Amino acid sequence: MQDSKFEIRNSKLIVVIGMGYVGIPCAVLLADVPGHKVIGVQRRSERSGWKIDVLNQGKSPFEGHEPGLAELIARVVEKGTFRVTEDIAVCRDADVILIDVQTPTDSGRVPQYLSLREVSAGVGQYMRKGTLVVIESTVAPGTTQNIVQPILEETSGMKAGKDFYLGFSYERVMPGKLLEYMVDFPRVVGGIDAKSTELAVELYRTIVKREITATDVLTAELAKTVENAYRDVNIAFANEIALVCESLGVDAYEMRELINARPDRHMHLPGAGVGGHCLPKDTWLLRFGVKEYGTRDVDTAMITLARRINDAMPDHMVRLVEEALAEAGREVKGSRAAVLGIAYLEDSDDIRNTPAQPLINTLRARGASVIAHDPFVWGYEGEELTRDLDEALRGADCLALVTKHQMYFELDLEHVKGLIRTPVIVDGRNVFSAKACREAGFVYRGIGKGS
Ligand code: SAJ
Repeated sequence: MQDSKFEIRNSKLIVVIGMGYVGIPCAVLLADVPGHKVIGVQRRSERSGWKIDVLNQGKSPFEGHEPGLAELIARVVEKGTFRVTEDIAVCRDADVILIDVQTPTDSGRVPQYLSLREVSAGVGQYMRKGTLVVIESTVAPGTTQNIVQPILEETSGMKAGKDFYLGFSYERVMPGKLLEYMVDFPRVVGGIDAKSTELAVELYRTIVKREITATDVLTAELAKTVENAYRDVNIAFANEIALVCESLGVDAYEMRELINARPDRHMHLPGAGVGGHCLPKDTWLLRFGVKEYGTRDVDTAMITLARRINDAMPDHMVRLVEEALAEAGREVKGSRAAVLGIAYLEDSDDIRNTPAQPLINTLRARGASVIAHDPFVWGYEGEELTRDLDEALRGADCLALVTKHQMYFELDLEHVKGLIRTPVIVDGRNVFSAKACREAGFVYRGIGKGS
């Protein structure tokens, strides 16, 4: 379907495939660059198809705070330099194609590349000679050259490096700071050869203000998964130390401040769990890449153990709920829990891999009824979810906080006391003062909050 809206002849056409947390900010930043025309490609899936129309109306599909993004989307749609379609055939006119589709792992920790494979085949079917293709999705190291490149070559009949260019460059997005992190963070760019790398660096130079480091495609892929595995291990360390602090009666957050007073230390924060689209899967992508493409197996014991520690934190929240209810003379069974915060990250609407889910599942399995509250999240299938905090707290036997949305810091304890049936607070993110809660008559437990 030839697009009449863009005069392709005299402008650089960039196609961005996958209108998610990475694809949308990247597409609209590029669309705001003079000389760029950008077409977002999004399949009309159940979960995300609605974004096509929302974006083409110049609106942001994100609920959480995303400074500058809504205005930028409106501006580039108004300018006519950005639009979204479900028709991947627009790749036929593209100078650059960015692939930003989800790369989840399954319950066996194996990457699910169905979308990546389908999109790569679609790109190969339409792309023309001289196109630059960049994978931005996080993949197991070795994927670009061992999975994507063969599909592109087979479906296009062309040769990578000779007829088209291919590279990998990872984003460092953070919900709530999507634009800021994309523009103000350094960028790693890896091509399959010097020309691919050069063209990709030239592209990112138009939107990234910080340094852009050129490397090879495998190093770039590995750097992405290692960067997040590194963060996951640091969080796991903080979580293990939080359990130590609870056992010894020390406040882990106070102790962390003492340690981080050293400028060369950065102890992470313990909490109710590790969610998101990155950390819960990137370690498994790293491990898969080593097993699949490594010359010898490596026992990635530490990063695997870190995943186990972080994934056990929702169970620890259940333990704290049970302890606190017992102190208040109640059991989990037959109690009503108000879970505050469903998004995996504060002041975001992103619920992917949220630690709230295992917490809710276990409480329910133990016979509690659960109502969830989140100021940013709309649909949450299968769960009783409200945006009315009073409704969530009214008649509850326990307030269990999972996500430190800003509004929770402003909660008035007396107001909560007047609504809740049993005055119990379990704090998964050090939002409340243990002292203030106890003085207000609450039973208080918190991750890392030894008393
Ligand atoms: N968390 C902790 N303790 C911490 C930090 C985070 O429990 O000290 C939890 C958060 O509550 C959240 C999860 O871990 O549930 C992930 O938090 P995150 O801050 O890592 O957020 P992500 O996963 O959206 O973003 C990370 C980012 N890594 C950072 O260093 C901030 C981002 O740079 C990456 O680009 C992103 O993964 C990604 O896209 O890979």
